[in-house]
Amino acid sequence: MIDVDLEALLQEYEQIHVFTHVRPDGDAIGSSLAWGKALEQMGKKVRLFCPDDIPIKYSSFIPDINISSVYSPPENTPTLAFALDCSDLERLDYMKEDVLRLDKLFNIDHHGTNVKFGDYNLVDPSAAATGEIIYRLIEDLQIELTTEMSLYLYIALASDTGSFKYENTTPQTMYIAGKLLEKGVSPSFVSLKIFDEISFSSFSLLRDCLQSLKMDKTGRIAWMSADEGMLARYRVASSELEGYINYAKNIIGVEVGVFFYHTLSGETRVGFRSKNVDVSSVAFSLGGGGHLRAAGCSVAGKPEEVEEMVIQKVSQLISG
Ligand SMILES: [Mn+2]
Repeated sequence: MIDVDLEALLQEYEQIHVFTHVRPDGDAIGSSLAWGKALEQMGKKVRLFCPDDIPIKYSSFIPDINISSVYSPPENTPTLAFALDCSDLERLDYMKEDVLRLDKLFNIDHHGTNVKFGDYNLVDPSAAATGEIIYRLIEDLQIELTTEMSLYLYIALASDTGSFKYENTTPQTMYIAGKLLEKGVSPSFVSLKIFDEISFSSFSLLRDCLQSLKMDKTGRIAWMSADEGMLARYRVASSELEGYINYAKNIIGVEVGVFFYHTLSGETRVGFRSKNVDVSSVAFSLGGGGHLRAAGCSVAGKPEEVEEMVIQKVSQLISG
């Protein structure tokens, strides 16, 4: 699974930079924070980076979030880079060039579509979250798992499994979650913060998005959309849209839910969620990636044309 002796590699570097993906989710944030603490325990100088700011939903309750959205390169110090939860380098957006300038890059991820872009790659699609892989590394390296690290990892696991209810939830995931609870993590608190609480402005945005809900004539595809103007109206970040797609997918009889986010730059970010079929194939054919039942891509073009083209591709997938 791993093509290098990690412990020996870590001994070579005093300074480590950990990167995670744009529009960070709970797994990106939680696994980065936990891995950062683990490396610090090993005596490393660690800095954490993400090309976007951490959504308020997470920063409002997670302790000691020291992830920077601005990159400052090291001065003549050999630096090892980790990329966490990124299926490819594009996920690092404008930080991609910075990462490639560092001495070595270690890719840790759980996406089946990972293109193994690192000098070293630890990619395990059987892991429900990157946080699951980080937990195992912490155990293998015999690093002390603190309560704080446990909270970070629990957030990673809960987030990527939709609170342990998606299909990626395995006995291993539950076993690790149990170990994290033993360290004092409160599952109800994490669940309230990640899944239940929502701001009034976000609810207003959801109401408007639901008005856009449409279904194809077979009743097997449902979709919704939002545009950047709507977000500006309610002064909410695009990260607030996370999860809205499930309203489309959850409709009885629907196989695939699609969410379109039309940006002012003319790009449409498309999210796919399915109950059974492999939507990553559609996302991949449009230059994106993801998992079998949760995937995404970015498409340029007129909003209506993009929606029509994408829905047609999903129709072909379902009927094919
Ligand atoms: Mn993940």
